[in-house]
Amino acid sequence: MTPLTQRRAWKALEAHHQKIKKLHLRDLFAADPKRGERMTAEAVGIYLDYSKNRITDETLSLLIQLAGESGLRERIDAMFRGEKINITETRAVLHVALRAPRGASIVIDGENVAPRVHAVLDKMSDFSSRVRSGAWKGHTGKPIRNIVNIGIGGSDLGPVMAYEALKHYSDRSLTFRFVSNIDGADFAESVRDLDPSETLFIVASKTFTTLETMTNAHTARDWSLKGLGGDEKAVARHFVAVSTNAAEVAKFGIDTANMFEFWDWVGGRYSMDSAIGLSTMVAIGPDSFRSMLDGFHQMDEHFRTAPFDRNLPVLMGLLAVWYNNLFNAQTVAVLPYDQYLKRFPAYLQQLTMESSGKRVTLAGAEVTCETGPIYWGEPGTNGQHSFYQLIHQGTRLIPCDFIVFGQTLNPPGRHHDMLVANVFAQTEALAFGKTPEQVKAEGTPEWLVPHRVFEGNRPSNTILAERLTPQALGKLVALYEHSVFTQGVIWDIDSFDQWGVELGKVLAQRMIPELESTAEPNLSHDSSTNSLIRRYRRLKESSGPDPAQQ
Ligand code: G6Q
Repeated sequence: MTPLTQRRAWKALEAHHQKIKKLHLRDLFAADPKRGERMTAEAVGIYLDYSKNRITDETLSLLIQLAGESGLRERIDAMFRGEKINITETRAVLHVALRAPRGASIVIDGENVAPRVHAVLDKMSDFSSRVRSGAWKGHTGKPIRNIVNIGIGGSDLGPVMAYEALKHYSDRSLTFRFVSNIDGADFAESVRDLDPSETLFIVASKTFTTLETMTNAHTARDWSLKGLGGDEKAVARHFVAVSTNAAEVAKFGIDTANMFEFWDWVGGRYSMDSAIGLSTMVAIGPDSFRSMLDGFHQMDEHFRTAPFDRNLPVLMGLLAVWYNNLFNAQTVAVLPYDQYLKRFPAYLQQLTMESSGKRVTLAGAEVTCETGPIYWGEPGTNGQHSFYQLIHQGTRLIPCDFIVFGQTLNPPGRHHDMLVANVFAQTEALAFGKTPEQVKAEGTPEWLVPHRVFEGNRPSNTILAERLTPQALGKLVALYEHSVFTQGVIWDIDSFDQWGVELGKVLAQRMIPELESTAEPNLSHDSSTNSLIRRYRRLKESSGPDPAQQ
C-alpha cells in the first residue's frame, strides 16, 4: 500500500485543508441555510448530523476518494469474507459472524461458522433461562441470585458496559457484579455482601491464562468452597466458563459441559456479542440479547453495502481521520447524554485505542502520519460542569461525539427535555461561539470581553436515535467498531492485534517471585526498579494492623 502521505487523495486533502482550515462554521452555515439538513445521514434508525464539522462538500468528496484509494471497499469485503486480515496473528476478524442470522453462511478455512455460533447462542439461552427461572440450583439447592463476571479487558469492559447500558431491561431480582482488577479489593468488595450458596461465577477469559482473571477465579473458588463446606462438587454448580481454551477450563475444575465457547477469530475487544456476553444474556434474557445482536447485524449490513457518502461508520471514521491527521487533533471526546451509557466511553477507549494504537503499517514500515487519537468522555450533563470549559475555551481542538435519544426510559418530570436541550445547546455553542461584539452588547466591561468570548468553530457530531434499547446498543457499538475499521484502513495498520497488551501479560510474571520470595532476591533490573523492589519488600514486612479494624 502506498504510504498515506503519498496517496493522491491525501495530497489533494492537504492542499484543500490549507485552503479551508480557517473557515468558520458560522460562515459555512450562513452560506448554506440547508447545511444542517443536508450534511446528515440516517440508517437503521440512527441519525447522524455531521453538519457542525469543519468541512465542505469538497472535503467529503476528497475523504471518500481517500477511502477508495486506500482500498476500503476491498478491505470491508475481505473482512466479511473471513480473510485473515489480522496479519500479525494470522487470524480472520469475524465479529460480524457472531451476529449473522441463523442460516447465514460465513466460511473460515472451508467451514461455515454460522451454525457453531448459533449452537453456542442456543446453549447460552438455555443456561440463562435456567438461571433466570431459578431452575439452575446452587450446591445447597438454592436458586442463584448473584452473578459475578470475572474477566478483564475485552472480557470485562463489554459485559460491564452492556449491563449498565441495558439495566432498564434487566431482571432486577438478580444482582450483577464485575471483578477485573488484580487488586484484591475488587474481589473483596464485590462479594462482601453476597451469599456463596446463591452466587454464580462466570469466568470469562479467551485464553484462560490471564493473570488477573485466573487469580481472581482461584480466590473466588476458595471463597465459594469455604462458604459451601469445602465440597469440591460445589464448583460445578457455582462456576461456568467462557473461553476458547477447553483444556485450561478443565484444569481449573470447571466441567467443560458448563463452558461456553468462542473462537480465535473474535478479538477480545470485539467479543461482547459472543459468549463473553453471557452475563448480559442472564441479565436481560435471551430474546433481548438476540435483539441486540440484530442491531449489530443491521449496522454490519449497512456498513457492508451502503455507498460511502451515506455510510455512517465510514463517514465517522473519515471525519476522525480528518481531525487527527489534518488538524492534528489529539483526542476525541465521546459524550453520551444518557446515564445508562456511563461506561460507554471506557468501553470505547479499549475499542479505539487498542485497535488504533499502532506505529507500523501492515507491511511493518513506520507509519508516515499520526494514528489513533485518544478517546475519552463522560456522560452529559456531568462533563459540562468540569472539562467542557477546555473544549469551549481552551487552546486545543477536541472533536466531540454527542449521543442522545429521543425518548427516555424514565419518563417522569421534565428531565428529558432538559437533558436534550443541553446537548443541542452545547453543540450550537461549540460551533458558533460568541463574538466580542455579542459579548460587548451584553454590557460586559471592555477588560472582561476577551475572557467571555467563545471563538466557536469547535466541531461535533450528533448521534440521535429513538430510544436506548438492546437493538439500539448493538447498532451503536457496531457503528464505532466499523468507524475504527475505516480509520485503520486509511492508516494501513493492523487494527486487530494488541502486542502492547500481550507485553503487560508477561512483564509482571518475572517480578512476582522477586516480591514474594522469603530470601533476599538477586536483582538485576535498573537501579530505580531494584530500589523500588527493595523498598516494597521492607514496607510489606513492616505492615501493622489495619487501622479500620482498630
Ligand atoms: C482485547 C485484548 C485484551 C483481552 C484481555 C483479556 O482485545 O486482547 O483486553 O481481552 O487481556 O484476555 P483473556 O480474555 O484472554 O483473559
